[in-house]
Amino acid sequence: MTATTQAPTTHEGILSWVNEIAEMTRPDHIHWCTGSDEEWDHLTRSLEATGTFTRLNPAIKPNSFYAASDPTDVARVEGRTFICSVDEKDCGPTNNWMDPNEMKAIMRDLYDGCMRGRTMYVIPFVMGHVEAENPMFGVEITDSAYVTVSMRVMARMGTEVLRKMEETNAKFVPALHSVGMPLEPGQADVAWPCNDTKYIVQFPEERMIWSYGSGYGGNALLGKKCYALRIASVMARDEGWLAEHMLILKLTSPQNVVKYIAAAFPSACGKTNLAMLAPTIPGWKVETLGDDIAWMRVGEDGRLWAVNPEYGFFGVAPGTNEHTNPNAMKTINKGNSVFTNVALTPDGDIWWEGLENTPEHARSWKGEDWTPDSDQLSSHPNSRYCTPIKQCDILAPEYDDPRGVPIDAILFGGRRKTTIPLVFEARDWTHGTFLGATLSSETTAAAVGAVGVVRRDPMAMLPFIGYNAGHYFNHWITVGKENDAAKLPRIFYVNWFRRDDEGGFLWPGFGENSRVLKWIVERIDGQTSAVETPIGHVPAPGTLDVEGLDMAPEAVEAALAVDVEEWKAEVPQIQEWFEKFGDDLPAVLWTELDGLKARLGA
Ligand code: GTP
Ligand code: SPV
Ligand code: MN
Repeated sequence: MTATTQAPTTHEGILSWVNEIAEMTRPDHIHWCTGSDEEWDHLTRSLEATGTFTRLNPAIKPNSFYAASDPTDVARVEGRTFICSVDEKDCGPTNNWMDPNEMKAIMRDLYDGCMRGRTMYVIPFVMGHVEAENPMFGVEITDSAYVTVSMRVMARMGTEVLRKMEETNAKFVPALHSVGMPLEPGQADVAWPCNDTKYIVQFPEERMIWSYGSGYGGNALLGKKCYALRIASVMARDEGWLAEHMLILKLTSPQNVVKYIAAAFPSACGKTNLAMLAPTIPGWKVETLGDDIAWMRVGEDGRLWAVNPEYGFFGVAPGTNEHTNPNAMKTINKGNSVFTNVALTPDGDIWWEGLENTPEHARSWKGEDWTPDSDQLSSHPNSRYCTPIKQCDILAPEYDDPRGVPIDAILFGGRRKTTIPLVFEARDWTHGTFLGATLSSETTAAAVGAVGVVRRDPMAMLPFIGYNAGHYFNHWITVGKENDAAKLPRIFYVNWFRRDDEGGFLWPGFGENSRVLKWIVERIDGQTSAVETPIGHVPAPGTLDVEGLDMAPEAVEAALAVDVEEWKAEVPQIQEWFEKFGDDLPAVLWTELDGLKARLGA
């Protein structure tokens, strides 16, 4: 029998699930997580002992840690991610599918004894507020202390959550994770245990998650993408709400008019940076509510209310600096953070490409000596900081309101060198759904595979829709149909990544994106004008505030241009994309494409 560190719970469902998993995986110990500071100290010290963590210099980054992963375990593994719906049709053409029973048989073999020699951590957590009308509970079982520590940053977890689950005998999403590396008696552990065989599996009908073989964020912190997007998107479909890969920000104008904006950009395409934007235009203020995930419901007032279910930021490190994201820098400099796959400097601090004060020497994420002359990167392009949201100076107070905030505008955006203008507005909700459904972006290092390849990434949710994407588009259309369009958010499309002929970015981005936000809110309030083009409404000449911006008027024009020839080339790609979905694609999206074609003369 395995030993438990403390009396377990009175919640029968949790108890029996934990026992069942312990019997299958056979850990040496079971640790029920409390979420206390003592527990954090104990776990981080044991991670130092196994060589997973290096404690950073407390005078620079208190209570913070450096970790380097196995070089093969650095990003989400989309090819190993499965939606095991009972019926293959419910998984749709964009996800990997396997029969749930077949998958369970394969994974039970892998899980059999997989926690031998290790401690099994039981993490009761809630995505969103514990005081929400329907708190969204989960329990993650993991054999990784790294995952446990990271979950403490990223989700509300521990004893308080467990007590609440007991009081209400709450349902929860069971989320099982193993690094897949049992230890034989006497076998020494490695700094980053993982397995070449990886499975990230969602069982949508059972609302259950099984993950095996990886310690990396989105593969292993199961409250995040697996629950709050893949499983939650299925719940949202069934219950009439939206679970989206979106940041949430609060924008206050110089006249003190407040707007709430949600924005969906694919992984590593600028959500965290926009969420914490430091406006360059005088008098405007941005406060953050979330940088990755938004759960949105239509309220009794007919408006779309959004909450961020997370409790921390799991942000892309490279490129983050005092200029691009001063608010993220302040947040991580307060400490209590974990840095993975960045470089470690001799003074016990971290560094990455794009950060100020380039060190003369550092230990690279691969453990090698690194100098500025090195032909290798010091940090993996998908290296990450994991830091508590409460440390963010510009966190909006509404973050703690379980009701969330009413969204005024939804932005879709991607990383496109050509074609897509800096900003344009959808004609209406259905057209906005069309823009979301056809969103395209160049792939990034956030997922294993080629980088820089243009692909469709609908609503920035391609890797995260837990069901048939055709049905997901229909769900978006339905939300528009069943509600008062005038009260729903207006929909915009942005592209910070358009290039000039020399390959440089046309638009300076980052803090200057406040100029685009300004145009968007003026548009919502009917204070500015747009010109109608075949693709939607772009800013009328002179309406985008470029005062004080060091940019030639022709460059601004180029950033905003709608090139009919480029768009004509886009049409067959959209057509091919839509054909994937057969009858599952809502007919109105074909109508939207026909309208676009007609307007382009294509
Ligand atoms: P995930 O956490 O993977 O979902 O990514 P994210 O969408 O939060 O992306 P993030 O804000 O971390 O940005 C990813 C990369 O894009 C970083 O290297 C940024 O420096 C870069 N980036 C963000 N905003 C801009 C921008 O406005 N212009 C340019 N050129 N680059 C940007
Ligand atoms: C993303 O890839 O969209 C992320 C990082 O936000 S992860 O949590 O690993 O999915
Ligand atoms: Mn993300």
